[in-house]
Amino acid sequence: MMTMAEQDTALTDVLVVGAGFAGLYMLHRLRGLGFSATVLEAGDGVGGTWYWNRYPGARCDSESYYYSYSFDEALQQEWEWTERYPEQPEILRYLNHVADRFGLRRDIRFDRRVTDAVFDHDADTWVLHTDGGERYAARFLVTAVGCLSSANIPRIPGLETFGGGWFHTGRWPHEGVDFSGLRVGVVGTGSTGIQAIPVIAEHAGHLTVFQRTANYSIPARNGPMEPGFQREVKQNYDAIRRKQRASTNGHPFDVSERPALSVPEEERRAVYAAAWLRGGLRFRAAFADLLTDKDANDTAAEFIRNKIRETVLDPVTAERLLPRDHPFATKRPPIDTDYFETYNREDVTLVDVRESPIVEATSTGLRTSSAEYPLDCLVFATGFDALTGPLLDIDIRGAGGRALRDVWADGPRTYLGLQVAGFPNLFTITGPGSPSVLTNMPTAIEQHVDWIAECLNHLRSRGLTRIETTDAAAEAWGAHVNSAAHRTLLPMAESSWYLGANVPGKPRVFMPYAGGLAAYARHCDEVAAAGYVGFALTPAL
Ligand code: N01
Repeated sequence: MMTMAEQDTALTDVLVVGAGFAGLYMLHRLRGLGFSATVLEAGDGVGGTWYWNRYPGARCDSESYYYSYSFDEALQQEWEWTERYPEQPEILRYLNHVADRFGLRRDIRFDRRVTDAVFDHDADTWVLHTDGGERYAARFLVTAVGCLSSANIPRIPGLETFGGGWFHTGRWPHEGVDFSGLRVGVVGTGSTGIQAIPVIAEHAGHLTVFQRTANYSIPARNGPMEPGFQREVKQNYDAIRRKQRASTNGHPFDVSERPALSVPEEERRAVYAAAWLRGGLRFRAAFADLLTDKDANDTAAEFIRNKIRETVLDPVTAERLLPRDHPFATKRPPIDTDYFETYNREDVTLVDVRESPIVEATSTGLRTSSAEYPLDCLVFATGFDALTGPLLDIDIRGAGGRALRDVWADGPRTYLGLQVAGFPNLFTITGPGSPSVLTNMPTAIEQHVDWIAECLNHLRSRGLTRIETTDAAAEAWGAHVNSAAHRTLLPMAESSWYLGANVPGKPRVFMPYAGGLAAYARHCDEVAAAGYVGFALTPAL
């Protein structure tokens, strides 16, 4: 007699969790290969990150023409971006368009938050439950839960007594928040805070920014997408996409080959000045060694600090805004529109909570160790329990009932960021140990999805029903991820979420793979070409 799990397996080959960039493309690829697949999505619409992050000023830090799917030529030809950096509603429209264009919705179950996923060893099947009590089962499980989807909300004593409204930027109300005339507090000055602060300041009666770590930020220089540029992009998409895939970080721009200190100081400053004027993440590409040589990095960092000093009129505020505790770009560098300028407004106050930590929330505001700040509304731009958080929010249990939470108690261990030893038939798109968040995400996602799809096809064509990485492969990959990080300056940012440092109690492990997207993709291809080395493949029982 068939078990329940076996019956369900007959219905679905693959369950995918999440309907953002990753889940949508995974579903499309699986269908193309003739697999049956169902996507379970916690929200009531597609979009993932771009569904949840509706805070004021939410915008992408990669340029629109390449922060998009490359898998379908007609799609990239027909879609018209309106701005250099797309705003959240525009990206959400794009993803809704993709869902409609490829008829994806019929296989997506919305309003289903997956609570647990258990591997049934006898049936080679994953069994999932949702918060509504539904049960789903499939041979393979693919998580497409995003890297930055588990909100990090500071545990501030007394927050429950705060009389005003409070919001986390990653769970923004769909109807928006009216800040008119309100005394608003924003906690956090990462990419999100830096985008939201200037926009909130425009509307609030008074804005108080609670900063723990001063951040570097480069002007975005956003503007409308020029029709001529859009035409040119569309004529050259093949080359642009090739360049993205051949790059370190998924962006289609050239990184200078010159070390920063190989050019005279005046010329170096001119290079930075031009990069500052052009704006955007490309600033990092001004010299070859900004992420590998501290002395080189210091030149960029000091250039940016000087820009902050020039921009911010009050010298005490300017001094507080100067990033000094980490090299430039060792945390994901924000890009902004009028961020530092905002501190010149009479109705904006900067509070340094490293100097005077937040002690408690009261019914009327926030109290730090040195003062009380009356507030009507609090915004937490405090980021995410990155990479591992979205996976550990689900109670995932592999072979022998072992919980992923226990297996990762000292930090994540994966093979290629794609699989965890002891968790057969589970694939993690852009998991810890993959280049993911160090790259332009859609490019990284497409590479992962394509690899997983080909892998599943390989298994099916050979009558194999189980794939599982080995401890040895995960161990070796972990060491490689660690050494790749230490060939860069990235681990020097001690407060970085790349290290898990932003979440109290989280193990400090450098999570993303810093060896570059192209090298990573080559490695994944070699693994597949060699018959999936590092994985044990098993035929049907
Ligand atoms: O989160 P963050 P984010 N008390 O973790 C502070 C992507 N993204 O949402 O640095 C006081 O970077 C924290 O301080 P510290 C992008 O990859 C992309 O801004 O930990 N402060 C920090 O200042 C980005 O990197 C886009 O000391 C507290 C801030 O909150 C990633 O998302 C836009 C605190 C959190 O910064 C995350 O960015 C937005 C506490 N208890 C985001 N806890 C684009 O595409 C945390 N902080 C443009």
